Order: sequence, then C-alpha cells, then structure tokens
Amino acid sequence: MHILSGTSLPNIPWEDKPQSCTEPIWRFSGNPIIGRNGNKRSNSVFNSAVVPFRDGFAGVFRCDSRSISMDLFAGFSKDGYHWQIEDDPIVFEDADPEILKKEYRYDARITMLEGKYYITWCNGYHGPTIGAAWTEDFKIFHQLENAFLPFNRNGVLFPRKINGMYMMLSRPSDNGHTPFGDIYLSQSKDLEFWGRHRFVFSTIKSDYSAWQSTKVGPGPAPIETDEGWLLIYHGVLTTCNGYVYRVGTALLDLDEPWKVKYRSRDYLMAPWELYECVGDVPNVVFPCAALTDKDTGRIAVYYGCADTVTGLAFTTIDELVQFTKQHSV
Ligand code: BMA
Repeated sequence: MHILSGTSLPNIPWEDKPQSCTEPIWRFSGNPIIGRNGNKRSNSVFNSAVVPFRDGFAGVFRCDSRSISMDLFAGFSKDGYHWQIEDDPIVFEDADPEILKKEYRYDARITMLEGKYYITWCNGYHGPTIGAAWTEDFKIFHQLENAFLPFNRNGVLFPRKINGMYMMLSRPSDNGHTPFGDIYLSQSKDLEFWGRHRFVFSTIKSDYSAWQSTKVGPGPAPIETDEGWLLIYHGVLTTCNGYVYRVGTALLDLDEPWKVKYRSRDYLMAPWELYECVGDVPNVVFPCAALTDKDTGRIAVYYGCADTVTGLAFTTIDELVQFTKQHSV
C-alpha cells in the first residue's frame, strides 16, 4: 500500500501499536496532548489542525475562551506533542472588509497545496459558512472569500487539483446544532468561485450502521493512496443523552472523488476514554488533522476530545485501507 501525496516525515509523532491492542488505531499513551489551558484565556482547546512546518510542526487551534467565544490561534511545536499556542487570535488580512469582519471561527483544517498552507474553517457570516485563507509562515494569513453561502460546516480541501479543478468537501447545515448532514464536493478553478457540486455520501438511517445515522462530515484533508482518496470522517448518532460523535473512513475515487469506492460500516474510533466521554460536550471524538509519512505509511491523527482537550492517535495506511475495505457498507 502506498501514500501517494505528502512527503517523507521521519519525525512524525509515533508509538508502536501495543501488543494487547487489536484495533486498527491506537491512542497516544500520554493523551490528551493539549489540555484546557492551552493558552492564556482558553476554556478548551480542541478540533484543531496541524501540519509539518520547517523542522517541526505548526497548527491552527480552536481555543474557546473563558467568555465562551470561538476563535483560531496559531501554534508551533518541535515534536508534534508539545505545543506553544499564541495568546492572541490569528488576524486575517487582505480580503474584502466585509469578509474580514469577525463573528466567530472554529474547527480549522489545513491543507498543503501548491507550496502554501491553506486553512479552511467554520466562519461566522450571518450563520456558519466556510472561511478560507492561506499562509506561508503561520504569521501572516491571507484571507480568501468565503467558499459557500451559509449554512455550511466542515470545509476540507484536497491537497492537489484533480482534472484541473481544486476540490473541497463540505457539509451543508443549519444555523444550530444541525440534526442532519451529508457530505458534498464542490469544485473551483481559482479557490474563489465554487460550483459543480456533487453529492458524496449520506447518513445511514438504520441499525445497519447507526453510529452515522444523524449526520456525517469530513475530517482531515483526504490522503492520496493507490486505492483512492482516504477520507477520515465523523459520524453522529442521536441518543437519549444527545449527540455521540464517532469516526469512520472511506475511500473515494482518485479522479472523481465524489464516487465512493468503500466506506466503513463499523466505526473506526469512538469515545471510549474518559477524556473523550467527559468534558464540555461529552462523547465526542472529532478528527481534524492527519500527519502522514510517505516512507513508512505511518499516520498520526489529531482529534478533539469532548470539545475540551486535544488527543493524538496512531495508525498506518495499511491498517486504514484494510479496515475500510473489510468493513465496507
Ligand atoms: C459540531 C461542531 C464541533 C463540535 C461538535 C460537538 O456541531 O460545533 O465543533 O465538536 O458539534 O459538539
């Protein structure tokens, strides 16, 4: 099995799979890697994205404040485990002043595309929509137009053009705690005007795969493999105690990524650990980033835990492709 996109990352955070573990993904033994107090005023640090940067790593972090506002903060790390997150939120520049107005920002993803780091996030503009920006240094962030009309969440860019088009996954939503949601793909020639919208996949409304019966949404930027684009996504079940967020995987066609080749019937990961079950929003695992090492096939997944802290889990491309195909719906 091969990872086709990305680079060699010999310093990828990594722990071998414990001998007793029979799961395709295993948590870092030191989880959570970032606690509530990730920066000066933070109430919680979760649903954040990281990438390799210079000789270490950089990230865009969701730090909800102690007045309970949502914003994005740059952070840096030498090893991918220990993070210095800035105390002041990212100041986005360059866009039309109408677009630069800040309501709220959360749940960033980062995609390395044509030598720049593109950030997409849930951007408040009369309701949630998809904000976009790029940076080269994680100091200056150039904002682009919002990609879509409200209401939308979970905008995730592919790491390269496909058949001449930039592609982005998203999940149209409502202005609240959306009790529905399917994944769509949109295309653009310039990262400003998005169209040619295609349906990717829906919820599964039966106990055949009930963990993903309320809504589904894309997680980290898709990983290109020789079996297709590997998508790690979240799926939600409505219980008598509220929403439960779990994680699944899919393999999308390399040339027409709205076509689903395989999709997991069983969940890959669920809130099992105390820090995933207990927090400001209990029972949430929410992946937003995956580091990959092209040479070894290792993957390090960063995910939000109970909307409170940030966790790290390890897997490999072989594990995930095998899991997706074996348990496909
Ligand atoms: C979603 C988003 C996520 C959050 C999840 C669970 O609607 O707000 O940021 O993790 O709900 O609360």
